[in-house]
Amino acid sequence: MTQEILQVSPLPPFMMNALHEADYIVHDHTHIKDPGALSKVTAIVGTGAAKVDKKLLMMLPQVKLIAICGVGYDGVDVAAAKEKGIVVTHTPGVLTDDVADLAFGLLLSIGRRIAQADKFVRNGDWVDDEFALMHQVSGARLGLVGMGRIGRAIAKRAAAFDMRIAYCGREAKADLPYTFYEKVTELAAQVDYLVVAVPGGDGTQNLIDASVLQALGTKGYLINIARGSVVDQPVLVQALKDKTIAGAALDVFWDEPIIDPELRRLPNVVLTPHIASATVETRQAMAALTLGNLQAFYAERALLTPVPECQLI
Ligand code: 8YV
Repeated sequence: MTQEILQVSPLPPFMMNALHEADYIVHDHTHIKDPGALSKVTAIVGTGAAKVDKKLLMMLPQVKLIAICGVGYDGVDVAAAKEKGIVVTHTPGVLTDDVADLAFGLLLSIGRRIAQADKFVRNGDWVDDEFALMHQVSGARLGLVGMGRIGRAIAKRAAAFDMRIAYCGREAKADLPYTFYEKVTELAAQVDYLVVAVPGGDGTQNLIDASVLQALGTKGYLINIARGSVVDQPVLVQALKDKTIAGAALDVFWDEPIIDPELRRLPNVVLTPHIASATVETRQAMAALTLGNLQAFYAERALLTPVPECQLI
């Protein structure tokens, strides 16, 4: 039987092709208003940026699966979905290395001032000026906020740079040799680079607040590859303007892709457009895993990667 699915965010062309080749009828939620058509939809597909709230779910009586093409699913009201017997899947694992690579690239970029140095050369400033000295990254102190799959992959890269690694999270991990702190402020006070690698959502909203930035101090850098919501962005912008922290490298933002003009004007930041998983290889692997979840669902097989909250359903 041909299955009808609702697409709730833009998907890459190779994923759209794969969905069509697998014979799904794909409705775009920006076009679909017809309650008759909505009543035939049995699954929702979207990226990590997708918003799937209770109101939308109420309009889709037959939906039994939300397949997110992304590891983060903070835009999905999982509690409302579970209440309606809907299962949520995501794409953990396949993007871990890419996200860790970008985190480390951002760390090097802000620490060794690569983006600023590039501008310095392009502007012709090198002709009559010297680029200011910076501080070593090798051997510096790294603090990871979150030690899940992505945190571990970042730590592995940092270890190869002889960085001294510490972290905080829900609990200390017995298999890791790194220093554990219970409080983010305690961790921030001990490190040169603070990297945010926790899931978004209500539990981590504004976790990086004024007290954390104050603890990080004038020599500390913040790197965020998680979700914009984890950092109190106006407070961060003020800290960067006042130079109460040394700088920030950010791949995620409040209200992205609209970026606060003040942030865009600051010299002590590196900004990238939410590209941590954006390689051909990884996006194809994410699309394949999402499709695998859809196919498993319709074939009534075990789902490949349900989100933790749905693993007991
Ligand atoms: C993209 C992400 O936003 O996986 C996530 O949580 O943030 C990213 O990989 C997106 O989901 C790509 O489809």
